[in-house]
Amino acid sequence: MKTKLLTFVIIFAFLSCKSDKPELLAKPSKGIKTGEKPNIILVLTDDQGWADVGFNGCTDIPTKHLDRMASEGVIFSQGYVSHPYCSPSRAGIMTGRYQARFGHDCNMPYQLENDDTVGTPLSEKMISEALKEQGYRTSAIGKWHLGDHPNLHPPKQGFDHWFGFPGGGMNYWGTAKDPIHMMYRNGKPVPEDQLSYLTNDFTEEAINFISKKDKKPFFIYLAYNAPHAPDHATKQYLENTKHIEYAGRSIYGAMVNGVDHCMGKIDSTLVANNMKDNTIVVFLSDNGGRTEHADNRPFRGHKGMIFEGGIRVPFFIRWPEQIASKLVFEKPVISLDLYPTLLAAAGGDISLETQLEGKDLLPYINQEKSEQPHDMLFWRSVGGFEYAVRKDNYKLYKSAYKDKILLFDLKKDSYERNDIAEANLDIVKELNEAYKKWDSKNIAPKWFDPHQENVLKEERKLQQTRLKSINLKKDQSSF
Ligand SMILES: [Ca+2]
Repeated sequence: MKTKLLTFVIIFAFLSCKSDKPELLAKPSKGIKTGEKPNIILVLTDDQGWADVGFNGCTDIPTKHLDRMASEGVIFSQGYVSHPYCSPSRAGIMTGRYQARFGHDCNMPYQLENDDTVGTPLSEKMISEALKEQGYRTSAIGKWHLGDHPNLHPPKQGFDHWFGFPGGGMNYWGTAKDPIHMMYRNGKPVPEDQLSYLTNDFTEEAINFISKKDKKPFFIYLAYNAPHAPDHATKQYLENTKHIEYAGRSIYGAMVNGVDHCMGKIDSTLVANNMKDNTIVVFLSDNGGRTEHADNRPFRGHKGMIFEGGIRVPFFIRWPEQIASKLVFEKPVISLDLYPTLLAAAGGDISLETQLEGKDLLPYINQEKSEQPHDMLFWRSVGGFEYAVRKDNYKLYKSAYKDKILLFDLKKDSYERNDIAEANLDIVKELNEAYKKWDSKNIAPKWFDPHQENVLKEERKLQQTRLKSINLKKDQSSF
Protein backbone atom coordinates (compact mmCIF):
# COMPACT_ATOMS: atom_id res chain seq x y z
CA MET A 1 0.00 0.00 0.00
CA LYS A 2 2.74 2.42 0.98
CA THR A 3 4.56 1.77 -2.25
CA LYS A 4 1.40 2.29 -4.19
CA LEU A 5 0.58 5.56 -2.48
CA LEU A 6 4.13 6.75 -2.86
CA THR A 7 4.08 5.95 -6.54
CA PHE A 8 0.82 7.82 -6.83
CA VAL A 9 2.28 10.84 -5.09
CA ILE A 10 5.32 10.80 -7.34
CA ILE A 11 3.32 10.42 -10.52
CA PHE A 12 0.81 13.01 -9.41
CA ALA A 13 3.51 15.44 -8.39
CA PHE A 14 5.18 14.91 -11.75
CA LEU A 15 1.97 15.47 -13.65
CA SER A 16 0.98 18.40 -11.45
CA CYS A 17 4.19 20.27 -11.94
CA LYS A 18 3.63 20.09 -15.68
CA SER A 19 0.57 22.24 -15.33
CA ASP A 20 2.40 24.70 -13.07
CA LYS A 21 4.87 25.48 -15.85
CA PRO A 22 2.88 26.54 -18.85
CA GLU A 23 6.02 27.79 -20.59
CA LEU A 24 7.14 24.19 -20.93
CA LEU A 25 4.01 23.17 -22.71
CA ALA A 26 3.78 22.83 -26.42
CA LYS A 27 1.43 25.55 -27.61
CA PRO A 28 -1.82 24.21 -28.93
CA SER A 29 -1.68 24.17 -32.69
CA LYS A 30 -4.96 25.95 -33.11
CA GLY A 31 -6.73 25.81 -36.41
CA ILE A 32 -4.27 23.83 -38.50
CA LYS A 33 -7.01 22.12 -40.40
CA THR A 34 -9.57 24.89 -40.37
CA GLY A 35 -13.04 23.99 -41.38
CA GLU A 36 -12.79 20.30 -40.69
CA LYS A 37 -15.05 19.30 -37.89
CA PRO A 38 -13.44 16.92 -35.44
CA ASN A 39 -14.61 13.36 -35.02
CA ILE A 40 -15.67 12.64 -31.46
CA ILE A 41 -15.45 9.45 -29.41
CA LEU A 42 -16.93 9.70 -25.94
CA VAL A 43 -15.83 6.65 -23.98
CA LEU A 44 -17.54 5.81 -20.73
CA THR A 45 -16.57 2.98 -18.42
CA ASP A 46 -18.86 1.66 -15.71
CA ASP A 47 -17.98 1.74 -12.00
CA GLN A 48 -14.25 2.12 -12.61
CA GLY A 49 -12.41 3.58 -9.63
CA TRP A 50 -10.41 6.80 -9.72
CA ALA A 51 -7.19 4.93 -9.07
CA ASP A 52 -7.83 2.09 -11.52
CA VAL A 53 -5.82 3.64 -14.32
CA GLY A 54 -2.08 4.08 -14.46
CA PHE A 55 -2.42 7.80 -15.16
CA ASN A 56 -3.96 8.20 -11.70
CA GLY A 57 -1.35 6.08 -9.99
CA CYS A 58 -2.57 2.50 -10.43
CA THR A 59 0.30 0.03 -10.24
CA ASP A 60 -1.40 -3.37 -10.47
CA ILE A 61 -3.78 -3.13 -13.45
CA PRO A 62 -2.00 -2.61 -16.78
CA THR A 63 -3.55 0.34 -18.67
CA LYS A 64 -0.70 1.35 -20.99
CA HIS A 65 -2.89 2.53 -23.86
CA LEU A 66 -5.10 4.71 -21.69
CA ASP A 67 -2.03 6.10 -19.94
CA ARG A 68 -0.42 7.05 -23.23
CA MET A 69 -3.61 8.55 -24.62
CA ALA A 70 -4.14 10.54 -21.41
CA SER A 71 -0.58 11.85 -21.62
CA GLU A 72 -1.29 13.03 -25.17
CA GLY A 73 -4.02 15.34 -23.90
CA VAL A 74 -5.37 16.79 -20.68
CA ILE A 75 -6.04 14.84 -17.49
CA PHE A 76 -8.58 16.28 -15.07
CA SER A 77 -7.36 15.81 -11.51
CA GLN A 78 -10.69 17.02 -10.14
CA GLY A 79 -13.00 15.55 -12.74
CA TYR A 80 -16.48 14.88 -11.38
CA VAL A 81 -19.61 13.21 -12.62
CA SER A 82 -22.98 14.65 -11.67
CA HIS A 83 -24.27 11.58 -9.82
CA PRO A 84 -22.72 8.71 -7.84
CA TYR A 85 -24.39 5.95 -9.85
CA CYS A 86 -25.22 4.75 -13.30
CA SER A 87 -28.36 5.99 -14.98
CA PRO A 88 -28.61 9.54 -13.54
CA SER A 89 -24.92 10.14 -14.25
CA ARG A 90 -25.46 9.17 -17.89
CA ALA A 91 -28.54 11.39 -18.08
CA GLY A 92 -26.38 14.33 -16.99
CA ILE A 93 -23.66 13.58 -19.54
CA MET A 94 -26.04 13.12 -22.46
CA THR A 95 -28.24 16.16 -21.75
CA GLY A 96 -25.60 18.52 -20.37
CA ARG A 97 -27.96 19.31 -17.52
CA TYR A 98 -28.19 18.42 -13.88
CA GLN A 99 -30.47 15.43 -14.23
CA ALA A 100 -32.52 16.45 -11.17
CA ARG A 101 -33.90 19.22 -13.40
CA PHE A 102 -36.03 16.57 -15.07
CA GLY A 103 -36.44 14.21 -12.13
CA HIS A 104 -33.86 11.64 -13.29
CA ASP A 105 -32.39 11.02 -9.82
CA CYS A 106 -32.65 7.24 -9.73
CA ASN A 107 -31.96 4.15 -11.77
CA MET A 108 -35.03 2.83 -13.56
CA PRO A 109 -36.90 0.13 -11.65
CA TYR A 110 -37.19 -2.96 -13.83
CA GLN A 111 -40.90 -3.50 -13.33
CA LEU A 112 -41.60 -0.26 -15.17
CA GLU A 113 -39.99 -1.27 -18.48
CA ASN A 114 -43.33 -0.89 -20.25
CA ASP A 115 -43.68 2.72 -19.17
CA ASP A 116 -42.15 5.21 -21.60
CA THR A 117 -42.25 8.01 -19.04
CA VAL A 118 -39.51 6.25 -17.05
CA GLY A 119 -36.17 7.36 -18.49
CA THR A 120 -34.64 10.52 -19.94
CA PRO A 121 -37.58 12.20 -21.66
CA LEU A 122 -37.51 12.90 -25.40
CA SER A 123 -38.07 16.57 -24.58
CA GLU A 124 -34.44 16.74 -23.40
CA LYS A 125 -32.06 17.45 -26.27
CA MET A 126 -29.26 14.93 -26.12
CA ILE A 127 -25.78 15.73 -27.38
CA SER A 128 -26.35 13.23 -30.19
CA GLU A 129 -29.22 15.38 -31.45
CA ALA A 130 -27.18 18.57 -31.20
CA LEU A 131 -24.29 16.98 -33.11
CA LYS A 132 -26.62 15.65 -35.80
CA GLU A 133 -27.64 19.26 -36.39
CA GLN A 134 -23.95 19.95 -36.99
CA GLY A 135 -23.82 17.29 -39.70
CA TYR A 136 -22.51 14.36 -37.67
CA ARG A 137 -23.30 10.70 -38.10
CA THR A 138 -23.95 9.30 -34.67
CA SER A 139 -23.54 5.95 -32.99
CA ALA A 140 -24.42 4.65 -29.53
CA ILE A 141 -22.52 1.51 -28.59
CA GLY A 142 -22.70 -0.41 -25.31
CA LYS A 143 -24.80 0.14 -22.23
CA TRP A 144 -27.72 2.53 -22.60
CA HIS A 145 -29.54 2.67 -19.23
CA LEU A 146 -31.44 5.84 -20.07
CA GLY A 147 -34.86 4.30 -20.60
CA ASP A 148 -35.94 0.68 -20.95
CA HIS A 149 -38.94 1.32 -23.19
CA PRO A 150 -38.25 1.19 -26.96
CA ASN A 151 -39.62 4.75 -27.23
CA LEU A 152 -36.61 5.90 -25.22
CA HIS A 153 -33.90 3.85 -26.91
CA PRO A 154 -30.97 5.47 -28.79
CA PRO A 155 -32.72 5.60 -32.21
CA LYS A 156 -35.28 7.96 -30.61
CA GLN A 157 -32.56 10.10 -29.04
CA GLY A 158 -30.54 11.21 -32.04
CA PHE A 159 -28.49 8.12 -32.83
CA ASP A 160 -28.27 6.86 -36.43
CA HIS A 161 -26.73 3.60 -35.29
CA TRP A 162 -27.08 1.56 -32.11
CA PHE A 163 -25.39 -1.61 -30.94
CA GLY A 164 -25.89 -2.49 -27.30
CA PHE A 165 -28.33 -3.33 -24.54
CA PRO A 166 -31.00 -1.14 -22.96
CA GLY A 167 -30.63 -2.07 -19.28
CA GLY A 168 -28.18 -1.38 -16.49
CA GLY A 169 -26.22 -4.63 -16.24
CA MET A 170 -25.45 -7.36 -18.72
CA ASN A 171 -23.44 -10.56 -18.77
CA TYR A 172 -20.40 -10.23 -21.00
CA TRP A 173 -21.25 -13.15 -23.27
CA GLY A 174 -24.37 -11.45 -24.57
CA THR A 175 -26.75 -14.10 -23.24
CA ALA A 176 -30.28 -12.71 -23.51
CA LYS A 177 -32.25 -12.70 -20.28
CA ASP A 178 -35.22 -10.48 -21.10
CA PRO A 179 -35.93 -7.57 -23.49
CA ILE A 180 -33.93 -5.19 -21.31
CA HIS A 181 -30.96 -7.49 -20.93
CA MET A 182 -30.22 -8.51 -24.45
CA MET A 183 -28.18 -7.17 -27.34
CA TYR A 184 -29.65 -5.18 -30.21
CA ARG A 185 -28.29 -3.73 -33.40
CA ASN A 186 -30.47 -0.90 -34.68
CA GLY A 187 -33.43 -2.27 -32.75
CA LYS A 188 -33.06 -5.89 -33.89
CA PRO A 189 -31.96 -8.61 -31.45
CA VAL A 190 -28.41 -9.91 -32.00
CA PRO A 191 -28.11 -13.69 -31.53
CA GLU A 192 -25.64 -14.79 -28.87
CA ASP A 193 -23.62 -16.83 -31.36
CA GLN A 194 -22.69 -13.59 -33.13
CA LEU A 195 -21.18 -12.22 -29.92
CA SER A 196 -17.93 -13.02 -28.17
CA TYR A 197 -17.02 -10.87 -25.17
CA LEU A 198 -18.95 -7.61 -25.03
CA THR A 199 -15.95 -5.35 -24.46
CA ASN A 200 -14.42 -6.77 -27.66
CA ASP A 201 -17.73 -6.72 -29.54
CA PHE A 202 -18.38 -3.08 -28.69
CA THR A 203 -14.89 -2.18 -29.82
CA GLU A 204 -15.22 -4.00 -33.13
CA GLU A 205 -18.50 -2.22 -33.78
CA ALA A 206 -16.87 1.15 -33.02
CA ILE A 207 -13.96 0.35 -35.34
CA ASN A 208 -16.38 -0.52 -38.14
CA PHE A 209 -18.21 2.75 -37.61
CA ILE A 210 -14.95 4.72 -37.64
CA SER A 211 -13.68 2.95 -40.75
CA LYS A 212 -16.83 3.47 -42.79
CA LYS A 213 -16.07 5.70 -45.73
CA ASP A 214 -18.22 8.74 -45.17
CA LYS A 215 -17.63 12.44 -45.62
CA LYS A 216 -19.52 13.28 -42.49
CA PRO A 217 -17.64 13.54 -39.20
CA PHE A 218 -18.70 10.96 -36.61
CA PHE A 219 -19.77 10.96 -33.00
CA ILE A 220 -19.53 7.66 -31.14
CA TYR A 221 -20.87 7.28 -27.64
CA LEU A 222 -19.00 4.16 -26.57
CA ALA A 223 -20.33 3.08 -23.19
CA TYR A 224 -18.53 -0.05 -22.04
CA ASN A 225 -20.29 -1.96 -19.27
CA ALA A 226 -16.85 -2.98 -18.00
CA PRO A 227 -15.79 -3.19 -15.23
CA HIS A 228 -19.34 -3.34 -13.79
CA ALA A 229 -20.49 -6.68 -12.36
CA PRO A 230 -20.82 -9.55 -13.25
CA ASP A 231 -17.17 -10.50 -13.10
CA HIS A 232 -16.55 -11.96 -16.54
CA ALA A 233 -13.22 -11.82 -18.34
CA THR A 234 -11.30 -13.59 -21.08
CA LYS A 235 -8.18 -15.73 -20.75
CA GLN A 236 -6.24 -13.09 -22.64
CA TYR A 237 -7.07 -10.34 -20.16
CA LEU A 238 -6.79 -12.60 -17.12
CA GLU A 239 -3.26 -13.45 -18.23
CA ASN A 240 -2.44 -9.74 -17.90
CA THR A 241 -3.57 -9.58 -14.28
CA LYS A 242 -2.30 -12.93 -13.04
CA HIS A 243 0.10 -11.08 -10.71
CA ILE A 244 -2.82 -9.70 -8.67
CA GLU A 245 -3.15 -11.89 -5.58
CA TYR A 246 -6.79 -11.13 -4.83
CA ALA A 247 -9.10 -13.13 -7.08
CA GLY A 248 -11.84 -10.51 -7.26
CA ARG A 249 -9.45 -7.69 -8.09
CA SER A 250 -7.58 -9.81 -10.61
CA ILE A 251 -10.83 -10.39 -12.53
CA TYR A 252 -11.92 -6.77 -12.14
CA GLY A 253 -8.44 -5.76 -13.28
CA ALA A 254 -8.76 -8.03 -16.32
CA MET A 255 -12.01 -6.29 -17.22
CA VAL A 256 -10.27 -2.91 -17.00
CA ASN A 257 -7.32 -4.27 -18.96
CA GLY A 258 -9.80 -5.40 -21.63
CA VAL A 259 -11.01 -1.83 -22.04
CA ASP A 260 -7.42 -0.66 -22.21
CA HIS A 261 -6.52 -3.20 -24.88
CA CYS A 262 -9.58 -2.14 -26.87
CA MET A 263 -8.74 1.55 -26.57
CA GLY A 264 -5.38 0.68 -28.08
CA LYS A 265 -7.13 -0.96 -31.02
CA ILE A 266 -9.38 2.06 -31.52
CA ASP A 267 -6.38 4.36 -31.40
CA SER A 268 -4.54 2.27 -34.00
CA THR A 269 -7.61 2.55 -36.22
CA LEU A 270 -7.55 6.34 -35.89
CA VAL A 271 -3.87 6.38 -36.81
CA ALA A 272 -4.38 4.04 -39.77
CA ASN A 273 -7.17 6.29 -41.08
CA ASN A 274 -5.14 9.44 -40.51
CA MET A 275 -7.77 10.66 -38.07
CA LYS A 276 -5.89 10.80 -34.81
CA ASP A 277 -5.08 14.51 -34.77
CA ASN A 278 -8.59 15.69 -35.47
CA THR A 279 -10.49 13.20 -33.36
CA ILE A 280 -11.50 14.14 -29.85
CA VAL A 281 -11.30 11.20 -27.48
CA VAL A 282 -12.96 11.69 -24.11
CA PHE A 283 -12.53 9.03 -21.45
CA LEU A 284 -14.27 8.87 -18.08
CA SER A 285 -16.05 6.53 -15.69
CA ASP A 286 -19.77 7.03 -15.02
CA ASN A 287 -19.26 7.06 -11.25
CA GLY A 288 -16.75 6.10 -8.59
CA GLY A 289 -15.43 2.56 -8.32
CA ARG A 290 -17.78 -0.20 -7.28
CA THR A 291 -17.87 -1.31 -3.66
CA GLU A 292 -15.76 -4.39 -4.24
CA HIS A 293 -12.47 -4.77 -6.09
CA ALA A 294 -12.20 -1.16 -7.31
CA ASP A 295 -9.76 1.37 -5.87
CA ASN A 296 -10.83 4.95 -5.26
CA ARG A 297 -7.87 5.93 -3.12
CA PRO A 298 -6.76 8.49 -2.13
CA PHE A 299 -10.44 9.35 -1.90
CA ARG A 300 -13.07 8.20 0.56
CA GLY A 301 -16.03 6.04 -0.31
CA HIS A 302 -17.29 4.40 -3.46
CA LYS A 303 -20.11 4.27 -5.99
CA GLY A 304 -23.39 5.43 -4.45
CA MET A 305 -21.78 7.82 -1.95
CA ILE A 306 -21.17 11.52 -2.53
CA PHE A 307 -17.80 11.32 -0.87
CA GLU A 308 -15.11 12.03 -3.45
CA GLY A 309 -14.68 8.29 -4.10
CA GLY A 310 -18.22 8.13 -5.47
CA ILE A 311 -18.10 11.10 -7.83
CA ARG A 312 -14.47 11.86 -8.76
CA VAL A 313 -13.50 9.74 -11.72
CA PRO A 314 -10.62 9.00 -14.09
CA PHE A 315 -11.15 11.59 -16.81
CA PHE A 316 -9.16 12.86 -19.78
CA ILE A 317 -9.65 14.52 -23.16
CA ARG A 318 -7.28 14.10 -26.07
CA TRP A 319 -7.51 16.28 -29.16
CA PRO A 320 -4.02 16.64 -30.67
CA GLU A 321 -5.08 19.37 -33.07
CA GLN A 322 -6.35 21.73 -30.39
CA ILE A 323 -5.11 20.57 -26.98
CA ALA A 324 -1.46 20.33 -25.97
CA SER A 325 -0.12 17.09 -24.56
CA LYS A 326 0.96 16.33 -21.00
CA LEU A 327 -1.52 18.71 -19.41
CA VAL A 328 -3.14 18.29 -16.02
CA PHE A 329 -6.11 20.55 -15.37
CA GLU A 330 -6.45 20.93 -11.63
CA LYS A 331 -9.59 23.00 -11.20
CA PRO A 332 -12.89 21.18 -10.66
CA VAL A 333 -14.79 20.21 -13.79
CA ILE A 334 -17.90 18.10 -14.19
CA SER A 335 -19.21 15.69 -16.81
CA LEU A 336 -21.92 18.26 -17.64
CA ASP A 337 -19.12 20.26 -19.30
CA LEU A 338 -18.70 17.67 -22.03
CA TYR A 339 -21.81 18.62 -23.99
CA PRO A 340 -20.93 22.31 -24.44
CA THR A 341 -17.24 21.48 -24.94
CA LEU A 342 -17.94 18.97 -27.69
CA LEU A 343 -20.72 20.96 -29.32
CA ALA A 344 -18.53 24.08 -29.47
CA ALA A 345 -15.69 21.99 -30.90
CA ALA A 346 -18.11 20.75 -33.55
CA GLY A 347 -18.91 24.31 -34.59
CA GLY A 348 -22.19 24.63 -32.70
CA ASP A 349 -23.31 27.86 -31.08
CA ILE A 350 -23.68 26.90 -27.43
CA SER A 351 -25.21 30.26 -26.56
CA LEU A 352 -28.33 29.02 -28.32
CA GLU A 353 -28.51 25.98 -26.07
CA THR A 354 -29.63 27.89 -23.00
CA GLN A 355 -30.60 24.70 -21.19
CA LEU A 356 -26.96 23.62 -20.84
CA GLU A 357 -25.38 23.95 -17.38
CA GLY A 358 -21.78 23.06 -18.06
CA LYS A 359 -18.97 25.11 -19.56
CA ASP A 360 -17.00 24.84 -22.77
CA LEU A 361 -13.72 23.69 -21.22
CA LEU A 362 -11.44 24.36 -24.18
CA PRO A 363 -10.68 28.04 -23.34
CA TYR A 364 -9.84 26.98 -19.78
CA ILE A 365 -7.66 24.09 -20.87
CA ASN A 366 -5.82 26.32 -23.33
CA GLN A 367 -5.39 29.02 -20.68
CA GLU A 368 -7.38 31.66 -22.52
CA LYS A 369 -9.47 31.82 -19.37
CA SER A 370 -7.74 31.63 -16.00
CA GLU A 371 -10.67 31.59 -13.59
CA GLN A 372 -12.21 28.33 -12.43
CA PRO A 373 -14.93 27.05 -14.73
CA HIS A 374 -17.44 26.71 -11.88
CA ASP A 375 -18.23 28.82 -8.82
CA MET A 376 -20.19 25.94 -7.38
CA LEU A 377 -21.03 22.35 -8.18
CA PHE A 378 -24.04 20.43 -6.88
CA TRP A 379 -25.11 16.84 -6.41
CA ARG A 380 -28.53 15.49 -5.51
CA SER A 381 -29.31 11.83 -5.02
CA VAL A 382 -32.89 10.47 -4.74
CA GLY A 383 -34.59 13.84 -4.35
CA GLY A 384 -32.24 15.13 -1.68
CA PHE A 385 -31.93 11.95 0.38
CA GLU A 386 -28.28 12.81 -0.05
CA TYR A 387 -26.83 15.99 -1.49
CA ALA A 388 -23.55 17.87 -1.76
CA VAL A 389 -22.23 21.29 -2.70
CA ARG A 390 -18.69 22.16 -3.72
CA LYS A 391 -17.48 25.75 -3.47
CA ASP A 392 -13.77 26.48 -3.76
CA ASN A 393 -12.06 24.15 -1.28
CA TYR A 394 -15.18 23.47 0.71
CA LYS A 395 -17.57 20.61 0.25
CA LEU A 396 -20.76 20.19 2.18
CA TYR A 397 -22.21 16.69 2.16
CA LYS A 398 -25.55 15.79 3.64
CA SER A 399 -24.78 12.13 4.09
CA ALA A 400 -27.52 9.56 4.63
CA TYR A 401 -24.81 6.97 5.19
CA LYS A 402 -23.49 8.93 8.16
CA ASP A 403 -26.83 10.54 9.02
CA LYS A 404 -25.42 14.04 9.30
CA ILE A 405 -24.30 17.11 7.45
CA LEU A 406 -20.55 17.05 6.93
CA LEU A 407 -18.18 19.80 5.84
CA PHE A 408 -14.70 19.23 4.47
CA ASP A 409 -11.83 21.39 3.32
CA LEU A 410 -10.69 19.38 0.31
CA LYS A 411 -7.45 21.29 -0.04
CA LYS A 412 -6.30 20.27 3.43
CA ASP A 413 -8.21 17.03 3.61
CA SER A 414 -8.82 15.44 0.23
CA TYR A 415 -9.73 12.15 1.94
CA GLU A 416 -12.64 13.87 3.77
CA ARG A 417 -11.54 12.48 7.09
CA ASN A 418 -12.10 15.58 9.23
CA ASP A 419 -15.60 16.95 9.47
CA ILE A 420 -15.29 20.68 10.18
CA ALA A 421 -19.01 21.51 10.11
CA GLU A 422 -19.36 22.45 13.77
CA ALA A 423 -16.49 24.91 13.65
CA ASN A 424 -17.75 26.51 10.43
CA LEU A 425 -21.47 26.96 10.85
CA ASP A 426 -21.45 30.05 8.64
CA ILE A 427 -20.06 28.07 5.70
CA VAL A 428 -22.51 25.24 6.35
CA LYS A 429 -25.34 27.77 6.27
CA GLU A 430 -24.08 29.42 3.09
CA LEU A 431 -23.66 26.14 1.21
CA ASN A 432 -26.98 24.77 2.45
CA GLU A 433 -28.73 27.89 1.25
CA ALA A 434 -26.97 27.64 -2.11
CA TYR A 435 -28.19 24.05 -2.37
CA LYS A 436 -31.77 25.05 -1.58
CA LYS A 437 -31.66 27.78 -4.21
CA TRP A 438 -30.25 25.37 -6.79
CA ASP A 439 -32.73 22.67 -5.78
CA SER A 440 -35.67 25.01 -6.15
CA LYS A 441 -35.21 24.66 -9.92
CA ASN A 442 -35.28 20.86 -9.75
CA ILE A 443 -38.32 18.62 -9.77
CA ALA A 444 -39.06 15.63 -7.56
CA PRO A 445 -37.72 12.27 -8.76
CA LYS A 446 -40.10 10.84 -11.35
CA TRP A 447 -39.42 7.29 -10.16
CA PHE A 448 -37.48 5.60 -7.37
CA ASP A 449 -34.95 2.82 -6.96
CA PRO A 450 -33.89 0.89 -3.83
CA HIS A 451 -30.89 3.16 -3.18
CA GLN A 452 -32.27 4.60 0.07
CA GLU A 453 -32.80 1.25 1.75
CA ASN A 454 -29.50 -0.05 0.34
CA VAL A 455 -27.61 2.87 1.87
CA LEU A 456 -29.02 2.22 5.32
CA LYS A 457 -28.44 -1.53 5.00
CA GLU A 458 -24.86 -1.05 3.87
CA GLU A 459 -24.01 1.36 6.68
CA ARG A 460 -25.60 -0.92 9.29
CA LYS A 461 -23.61 -3.87 7.98
CA LEU A 462 -20.39 -1.85 8.05
CA GLN A 463 -20.90 -0.78 11.65
CA GLN A 464 -22.03 -4.25 12.81
CA THR A 465 -19.01 -5.86 11.19
CA ARG A 466 -16.71 -3.40 12.92
CA LEU A 467 -18.40 -4.05 16.23
CA LYS A 468 -18.07 -7.82 15.85
CA SER A 469 -14.29 -7.49 15.76
CA ILE A 470 -14.18 -6.26 19.35
CA ASN A 471 -13.92 -8.60 22.33
CA LEU A 472 -16.30 -6.75 24.62
CA LYS A 473 -15.25 -8.69 27.74
CA LYS A 474 -11.63 -7.72 27.37
CA ASP A 475 -11.85 -4.38 25.63
CA GLN A 476 -12.95 -1.63 27.98
CA SER A 477 -11.52 1.07 25.77
CA SER A 478 -14.69 1.29 23.77
CA PHE A 479 -16.62 2.71 26.72
CA1 LIG B 1 -21.99 2.84 -13.07
